Amino acid sequence: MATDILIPNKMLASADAALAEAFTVHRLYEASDRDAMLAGVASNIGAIASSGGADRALIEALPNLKLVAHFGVGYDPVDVVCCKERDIRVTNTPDVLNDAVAEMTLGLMLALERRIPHGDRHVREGAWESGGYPLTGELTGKTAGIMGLGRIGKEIARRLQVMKMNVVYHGRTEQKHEPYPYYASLKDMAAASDWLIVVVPGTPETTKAVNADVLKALGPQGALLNIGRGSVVDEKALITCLSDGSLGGAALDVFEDEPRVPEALRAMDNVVLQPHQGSATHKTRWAMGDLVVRNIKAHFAGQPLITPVA
Ligand code: A2R
Repeated sequence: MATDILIPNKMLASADAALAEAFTVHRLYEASDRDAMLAGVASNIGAIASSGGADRALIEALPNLKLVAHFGVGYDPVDVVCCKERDIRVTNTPDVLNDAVAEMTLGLMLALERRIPHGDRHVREGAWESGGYPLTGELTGKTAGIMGLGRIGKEIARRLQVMKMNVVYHGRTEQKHEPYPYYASLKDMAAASDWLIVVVPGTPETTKAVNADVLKALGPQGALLNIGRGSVVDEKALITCLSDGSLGGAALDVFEDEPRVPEALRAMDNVVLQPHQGSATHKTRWAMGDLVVRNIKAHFAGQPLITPVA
């Protein structure tokens, strides 16, 4: 059995160190000649520790690969179709990041609704001495529509209730045991919401699901929050709706072509932006890395994987 680990992209230091202690690791991103390095070690690689994903070309270059352990809950950067064809297992890092992502969601909502970054700039730039900052909106009493009441979505919902917001949700299936009203139609939910919170995985089905129709239904007083995947929102339509006033605002942690963010979005005042920081806390990233390592160790010990992707 091939027991070496391939690390295609730089991995969190704690996970990298734990893997290097237990296995022979090959860090592809350090190679000056990537193809030559791969060719030299390919047959020894039994698992990939992935942070940037694993595409078909990489997977096919590794004849004895049996596991891709991905650092992240969203495993869309891993070619799971190719893995399935080759009977390669895939793991992700669910649950350990729920709180951090929910926390960032609340932070972004507060930041946009109360214009916190704008107020901060107002003070720093010395503008306060010439006049106070204008009045802002308030989250209390508003309705938040959650697209994707999954592990993270439920943690967001709990926090929004504490914020005295009304919570409704949309997904492919109604979760009858949940206390929140369900909308089978995303557009109908957007029309009934002040905030649309996107926290679904990036799949062919969700690609650009939040389109111009949905954004217009959310309306001039409405705001979009995307903490899931950039691919879910039609970014061009978003920019148009924000520019012409058919959508009130947006708080975005994820984008279509990260780390490139359209200049139009960067220039808008009714937008708050983050560089994909949802899970990016010391505590959570450590836990995600630990889960990657534990999945790989379980695999090589012949034990059940801890968090296999279905
Ligand atoms: O559709 P359902 O009832 O299976 O609900 C899932 C929902 N979902 C969708 N909703 C509408 N249209 C779709 N095509 C669709 N596909 C999935 O997204 C479920 O409520 C939610 C995903 O929940 P979990 O699988 O528990 O994922 P988790 O851990 O909350 O993470 C969500 C995503 C990640 O995949 C990353 O892309 C991102 O947030 O960090």
